[in-house]
Amino acid sequence: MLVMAVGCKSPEAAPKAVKNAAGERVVELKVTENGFEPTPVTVKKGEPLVLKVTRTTDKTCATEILISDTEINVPLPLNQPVEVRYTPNKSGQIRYGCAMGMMVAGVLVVE
Ligand SMILES: [Cu+2]
Repeated sequence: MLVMAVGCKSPEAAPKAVKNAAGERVVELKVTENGFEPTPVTVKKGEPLVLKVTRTTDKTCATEILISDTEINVPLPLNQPVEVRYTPNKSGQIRYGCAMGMMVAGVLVVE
């Protein structure tokens, strides 16, 4: 008997790189009392990213996200996911974090 697997999209088979309909890699980040989580996150050079950032606490000074070497500076309202679009164009570590010298920070590792 021939069994055909017809476009099975099992949620268990979650790929580690989640892409949206536009082919952008979606990276979900949270700002908690411990800072940005998870960090570090490994991404690919030239891969369009959507950082979906949700601040879940008021006990943080990271009420916005800045990405080093970019103009990106986006407010993070409490409990509201904010999408930040960014395509890393060189490999290495990219820091992002709060407006106060990235005292609260995370890292993207670009391969
Ligand atoms: Cu800060």
